[in-house]
Amino acid sequence: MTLMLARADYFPSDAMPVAVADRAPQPSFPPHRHEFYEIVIVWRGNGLHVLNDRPWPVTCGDIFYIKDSDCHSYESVNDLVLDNIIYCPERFKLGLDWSQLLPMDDPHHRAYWRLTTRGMALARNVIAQLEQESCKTDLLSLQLTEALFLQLALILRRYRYAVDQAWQLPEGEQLDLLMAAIQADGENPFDLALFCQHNHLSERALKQLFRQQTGMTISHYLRQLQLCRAKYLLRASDCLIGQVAARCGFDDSNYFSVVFTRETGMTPSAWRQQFEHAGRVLVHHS
Ligand code: RM4
Ligand code: NI
Repeated sequence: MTLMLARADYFPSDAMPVAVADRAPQPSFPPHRHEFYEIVIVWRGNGLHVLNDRPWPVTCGDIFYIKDSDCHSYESVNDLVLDNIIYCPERFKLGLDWSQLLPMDDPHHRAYWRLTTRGMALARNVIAQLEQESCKTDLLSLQLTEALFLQLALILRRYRYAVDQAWQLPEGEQLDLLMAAIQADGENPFDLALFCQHNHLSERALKQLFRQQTGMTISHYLRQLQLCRAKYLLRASDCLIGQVAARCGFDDSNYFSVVFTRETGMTPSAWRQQFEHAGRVLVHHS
């Protein structure tokens, strides 16, 4: 049985539609579902977010829209700081078409986005107000909470971008540009020098900025991404180990096995075997 988080434990009253659960830090947290929806905004640090059996390495600027039917957990956290904006759609009173802004019951909604630096600054501001207002229980506070939540949902909608659609990015968002480029093509090794040359950026400054904002080096992050991709393919596909290695950007499958074993403490096939009895989950190639 997966853990189920109850509304009564997280909202101040039965009428309150939104609450802020700040996690500074977010510790490791076992797989769970909720009697509510959740928007996760990552401010700092890094960790592994497993959403419906799919691992995502997370760091600052990542946002996730979690539905009540979703199951997720946090592992290998390292100074991970995030806010959970939790909400119950049936409690909304404004009568808006929220489905333009939030996943609601769309089964194909995209759960993972990134927020630009500007978007993060604006969101931070609204969340601070939301946090105060959503603790109170009088009628005006309920209404103001919903209005602030609407404002937040609009800001996220405007400033979020999908990592595979970098052209959506406003100019000058260097870290965002880098993240998008890194994640756009998981199969080819990422060439930082080339990226910097194309975008007229200083490699040294970018490395420093990345480290400052995420608490890890670019190569550490690249390795994490490769390993997440490998774990996902091992679990969800029937690819041979050599194919998995190639699809994660390793030329040499022996070297892939060495790295995988060093980082996870298990060989790729042992890792795969753990899930053998559970059957394969559905693969969506992305
Ligand atoms: C936990 C964790 C969960 C969230 C609850 C409210 O610490 O962040 O994902 O559902 O808080
Ligand atoms: Ni949760």
